[in-house]
Amino acid sequence: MRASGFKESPAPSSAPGAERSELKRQVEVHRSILDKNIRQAERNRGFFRAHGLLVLNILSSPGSGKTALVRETIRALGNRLKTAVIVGDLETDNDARRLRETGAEVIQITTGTVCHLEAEMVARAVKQLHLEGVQLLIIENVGNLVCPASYDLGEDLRVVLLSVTEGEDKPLKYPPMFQSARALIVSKIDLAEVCEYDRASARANLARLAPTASVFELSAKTGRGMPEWCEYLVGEQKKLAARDPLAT
Ligand SMILES: Nc1nc2c(ncn2[C@@H]2O[C@H](COP(=O)(O)OP(=O)(O)OP(=O)(O)O)[C@@H](O)[C@H]2O)c(=O)[nH]1
Ligand SMILES: [Mg+2]
Repeated sequence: MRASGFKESPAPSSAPGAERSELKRQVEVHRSILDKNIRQAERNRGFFRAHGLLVLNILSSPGSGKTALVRETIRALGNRLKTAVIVGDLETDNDARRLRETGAEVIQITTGTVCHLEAEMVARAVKQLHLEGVQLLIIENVGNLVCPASYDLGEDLRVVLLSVTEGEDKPLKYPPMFQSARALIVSKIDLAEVCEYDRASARANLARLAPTASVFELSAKTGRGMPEWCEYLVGEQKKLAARDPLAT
């Protein structure tokens, strides 16, 4: 499915007055898009509750290892949690094809020019899923550390990845994304040594921005840290089931 886009940067103008009014108009348009998104995210949350789904929104910069994590999570969970996936990219269905290898049902959203998923796109995608027996819905967002932070999709848990190849200061440079996380994943931990990953500095930066988030250090490649991450998901699903009898 393809989503419609909108421009976020101000159009160039020669007159300063016209520039200001164009900028004001664009801020108003953006605010109304965000308000509309909040309303749709609430509707999504109601839908997810009614279907007893634990929903994750997985976010990170491009190439941090979201798809690898989702694929290995589905494999490691086995039949403990039946999982479906919605994955967003600007173009291609490469990620959906990789994820379907697990046997899970996967819907690919191609956003075209839009650098994030919106609640409305998720609402349309979820209608295509067969949700009977599904307990976990994983949404892999478009790779981007900026825009997706502003768009609630109706998820239960925001999961933000920082790979050891990116630099320990990324949380300080992109605070909104990391501040909004309920779970933080330090990915590609198998490459820590070769990348001279400074664990103490990364952990301090993550703790500064998201002091209450759960942190997992793992490798989708070697499987290190995957059992702890999967236990966490099973535990979160049980908490949801205790609150909501539909989520069995
Ligand atoms: N060594 C190592 N490589 C990894 C790991 N996880 C992912 N990769 C590699 O990193 C590259 C990017 O991984 P993806 O899973 O496609 O990353 P992504 O975040 O989904 O990328 P986008 O969807 O394009 O934003 C691939 O070459 C993966 O094989 C890991 O744990 N260890
Ligand atoms: Mg991906």
